[in-house]
Amino acid sequence: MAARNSDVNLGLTRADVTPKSLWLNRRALLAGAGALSLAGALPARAAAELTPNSLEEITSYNNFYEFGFDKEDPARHAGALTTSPWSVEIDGLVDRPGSYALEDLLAGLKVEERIYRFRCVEAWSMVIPWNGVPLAALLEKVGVQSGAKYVRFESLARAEEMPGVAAGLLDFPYREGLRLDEAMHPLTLLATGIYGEPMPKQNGAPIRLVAPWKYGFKSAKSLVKISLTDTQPETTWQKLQPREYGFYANVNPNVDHPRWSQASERVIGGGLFAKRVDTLMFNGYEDQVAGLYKGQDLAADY
Ligand SMILES: Nc1nc2c(c(=O)[nH]1)N[C@H]1C(S)=C(S)[C@@H](COP(=O)(O)O)O[C@H]1N2
Ligand SMILES: [Mo]
Repeated sequence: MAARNSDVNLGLTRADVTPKSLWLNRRALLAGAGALSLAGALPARAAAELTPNSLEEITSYNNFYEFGFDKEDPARHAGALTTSPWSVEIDGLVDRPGSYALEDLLAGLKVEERIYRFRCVEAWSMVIPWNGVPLAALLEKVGVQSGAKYVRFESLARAEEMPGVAAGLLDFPYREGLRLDEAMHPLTLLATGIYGEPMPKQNGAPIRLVAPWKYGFKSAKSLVKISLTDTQPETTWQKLQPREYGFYANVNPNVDHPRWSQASERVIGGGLFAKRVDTLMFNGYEDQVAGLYKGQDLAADY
């Protein structure tokens, strides 16, 4: 049996200080939805859990190493980031490559709201109400050529405004990638906002990737370049530690990180109701995305 998750980066959660009477009340409430029976836990969770985290939670507990290692660093330092004007270079196997002003890139594309679960590989999670355009719509707009098999994403690396870049905390620019079918999947979003407001800087302003069935590190922030390639792109985390961070990085409670369990996650926030819950296969999006991986060994292609 897998060891209990070591809760990699934090000690106490707010659940630790929950008065017992409130906790019991909460359990009684959830019991009505079937949460107390093991069999009922997942459906109840799927229905109840998509209550978004508060904007305060979403913008004060971040990973954005360009601004530092600590969860508070992005909120502390990202205010200095210049996000306008902003342009995104589109290159590789596309019909209409070029350096696009963000407004031109998004022109004609419909911004949608998507409330998604978000699961970091460190085993914490939130629910975030994104605004954005399907990546597929953008790729159709620039015209994907027939030889393209992958999409590569590159984040801004501007040392003058990003202390983590200046300090060389990682091998910047931050790079990520998706297989073309993953990139074209309707769940995959280029997010431009949260709660109907422009993307907060600490969350990856002005435009970032969101692939909700994958660990959070796939969702590269503050994108400056999107490339269509015929070979699997090298990604920052895979290059740094290939045993720990694979290219696919699909959320999978059955495949542990070498240093901790992925079977459960710590839900950020919830005030007095903070809790730990079972992690869902593909982060709860199994019905939508499992077909992408038919015939693949998910333990090998982690
Ligand atoms: N450019 C860049 N993108 C990044 C990261 C980063 O350090 N740099 N961190 C990743 C990780 S590990 C996570 S969990 C999410 C966090 O997104 P959030 O802070 O908006 O919740 O961003 C991902 N995208
Ligand atoms: Mo993460």
